[in-house]
Amino acid sequence: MAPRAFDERVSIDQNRRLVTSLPGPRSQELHARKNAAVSSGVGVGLPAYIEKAGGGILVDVDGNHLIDFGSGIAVTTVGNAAPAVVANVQEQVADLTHTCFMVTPYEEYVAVAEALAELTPGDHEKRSALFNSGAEAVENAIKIARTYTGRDAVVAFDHAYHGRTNLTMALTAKSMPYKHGFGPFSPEVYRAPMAYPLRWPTGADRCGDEAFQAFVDMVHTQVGETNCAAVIIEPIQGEGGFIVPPQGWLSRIADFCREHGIVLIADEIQTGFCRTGDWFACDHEGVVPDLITTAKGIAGGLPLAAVTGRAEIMDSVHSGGLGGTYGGNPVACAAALGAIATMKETDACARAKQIEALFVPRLEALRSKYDVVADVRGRGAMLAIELTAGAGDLTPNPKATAAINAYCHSQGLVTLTAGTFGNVFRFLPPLSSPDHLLTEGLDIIDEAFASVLG
Ligand code: PLZ
Repeated sequence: MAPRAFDERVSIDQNRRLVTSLPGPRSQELHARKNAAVSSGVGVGLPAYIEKAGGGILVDVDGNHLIDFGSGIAVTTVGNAAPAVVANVQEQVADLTHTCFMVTPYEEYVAVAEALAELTPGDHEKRSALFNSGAEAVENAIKIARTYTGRDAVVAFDHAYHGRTNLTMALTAKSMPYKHGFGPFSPEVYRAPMAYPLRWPTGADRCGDEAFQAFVDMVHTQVGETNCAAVIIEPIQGEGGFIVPPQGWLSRIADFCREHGIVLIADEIQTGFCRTGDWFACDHEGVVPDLITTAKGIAGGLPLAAVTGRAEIMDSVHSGGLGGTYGGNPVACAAALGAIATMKETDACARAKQIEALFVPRLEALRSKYDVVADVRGRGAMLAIELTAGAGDLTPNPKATAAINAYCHSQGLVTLTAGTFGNVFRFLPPLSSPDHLLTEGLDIIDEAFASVLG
């Protein structure tokens, strides 16, 4: 059967339309209420308050139709309010909202675990446990690795992002805004250099080999291989700036872990579920992690996360050792089954590759035209450009990045930035976005560059 087109059955007009300046008057009213009622610790990128969304469009309370290049940070991969997600959720919520799987179980949780066993890398026997958020999945993956190995230490990488809870803050690299003032952090977390081709001191060509050797030396001298429970890695780093390590680096890390009985955890919370043009970013390199954490795209916008991995590791935990009141909530599981069915029916991986083919020439054209564009990188529908001072000077340029981002927002294009230095402009459109909106968004980015950089 030919893959079904993504945008059928989306009722929202798929055209950008601005009827006010942004944010409009209704959004401004709501934002005043937000400032009076919501902690200022919860920041907002573009204070246009959204009331409905679908395809590639977000509709705000003033009636503006905005183009979505963020998918709520890589969540609405199958589109916002995707028809199969809505149908499954509506049916499920009318039947059963909650029992707590640990008290009296239900089928949807089991069905999601079966789907994860089928879709995640490797054909070994697998088990899953479901949670509410990405950070919670990461915490549990570390708990499981520690129980299985009887070891304490965990190695994470420079530029990593794994969450905002205490253990995951320790794993996350960047201080401001994620960690600043929130310590002390969980112990026995060690950090290795990331294979970051653009910024590797001796150049991109030597990055893979030298970064691997630096990792090996760090584990040997600072941790000790036999003390190391887990290495956790985003196969393409997300919040850290869509950093793509050189081909082969990840599989060498995997081999090292296998040799020393260290659990390799792939954090695919941002890269997973067709975002990069494969079901999981590890697939691209043929790497099979021992454990994989997933969230975001898994459930089309409902909160669900998972740890999936080798049966012997997942089953090493004592009964009752994993859980939580809401983990694997039946409504979130029904949403996941709808999202996964949509990804299969639409051949979402192929769609992500089409988006890459549409974006990359346009981003490369920006690199040719503006010397502040030092890098174009990413895979599938997870793409970014890194902005620097220009003319071979790699000093990060967060100022131009913020100005270009703000210009896009003013024109009704919802874009995101990223990066340890705040100088990465990233693109995560929903795969359901029609091509004409993607092209229009790229046109706005061209205008933004012209306006900010002349
Ligand atoms: N691991 C790789 O990308 C979440 C964070 C946004 P949660 N990334 C978006 C923000 O500023 O809070 C993420 C991720 C990777 C873990 C997480 C954490 O997932 O669902 O946000 O807890």
